[in-house]
Amino acid sequence: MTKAPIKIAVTGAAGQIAYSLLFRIASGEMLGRDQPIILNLLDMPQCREVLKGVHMELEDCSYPLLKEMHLFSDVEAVFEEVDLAILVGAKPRGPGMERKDLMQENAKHFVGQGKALNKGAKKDAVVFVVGNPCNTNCLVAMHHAPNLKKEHFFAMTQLDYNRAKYQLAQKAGCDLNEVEDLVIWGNHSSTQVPDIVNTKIKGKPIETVIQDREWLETTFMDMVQKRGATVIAARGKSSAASAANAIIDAIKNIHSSHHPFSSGVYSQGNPYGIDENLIFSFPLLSHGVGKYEIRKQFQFDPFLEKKIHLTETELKEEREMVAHLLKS
Ligand code: NAX
Repeated sequence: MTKAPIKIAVTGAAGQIAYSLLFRIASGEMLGRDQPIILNLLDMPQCREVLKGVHMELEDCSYPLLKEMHLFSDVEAVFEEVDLAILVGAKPRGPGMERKDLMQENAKHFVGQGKALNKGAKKDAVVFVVGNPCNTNCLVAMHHAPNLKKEHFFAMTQLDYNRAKYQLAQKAGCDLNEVEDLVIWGNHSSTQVPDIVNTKIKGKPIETVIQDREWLETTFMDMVQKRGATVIAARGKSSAASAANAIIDAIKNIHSSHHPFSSGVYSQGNPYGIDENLIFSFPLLSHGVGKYEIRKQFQFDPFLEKKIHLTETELKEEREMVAHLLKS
């Protein structure tokens, strides 16, 4: 029997991540080769022509699963009856722009997107935020969408996870699937914490396989935390194909069952004593769409505890910067 189409909204649809993402979604790679989809694509009015070009290329792929496509320049209607909203669109930091100004400029748009989601999206829609600062943008959108379930809001740390996993497997000389219980804690920023204590490699504690703790604490952590900047320095543009790939992985994780993964989620009721009103990346175990538990068994040593405190402090500072957007 043919499945009913799933309606997906993607913002920032004329941007570079979307250009790597949309074709993979339309081909069925993300939600399954038997799952028809409808795409609602949003970008700013000044990107209308580019968006039309992307639309034409999607048409030219003749994807059998892509049943409908609609283009939007205005946030009001793009989330109408959507099952899944992937919020990629955000302004990049311009020359001389302070982090605080970028934060406020972008977070402001997530007020509008949150309100539009609240009004139009299905009540059990999943909202996945990529545009930076993704944790705080997600918090703002969630705040303005009280009709939606808080546990259906996610901020992407999957790219950080994928980056960390690859480097650990390389160092240990093992297969990627032999790196287990890896966690990205906290913010998707340079304070994020790839876990160097609880990870298991070939079923053994990480420190028994990679005995160079100095490498783990400095070279490895720095590399993962600063990988985005390193890619920009090399490519002249930010990560796009790997970001799109991480979005596909993350949405699959969110839709899977009994699968461990890391993502920014609402911190209320978390078992690690993290502030209760943040979008914080935790170790999760999925139980189907939007149903997950925060895994409880992880232990912090003093090094990890200090790093996790730093990333939590940064998220609290970000929340403070947008406090005026979280009042009404
Ligand atoms: P691009 O600048 O190529 O594309 C962004 C697109 O979003 C543009 O077409 C722009 O017109 C549009 N846009 C901006 N504000 C919008 C709004 N309010 N509503 C709708 N559309 C809007 O950037 P791209 O490389 O695609 O990156 C997009 C976002 O992803 C950036 O914020 C970037 O920092 C973030 N990233 C997040 C990652 C994560 O792991 N969470 C990793 C990759 C990436 O750095």
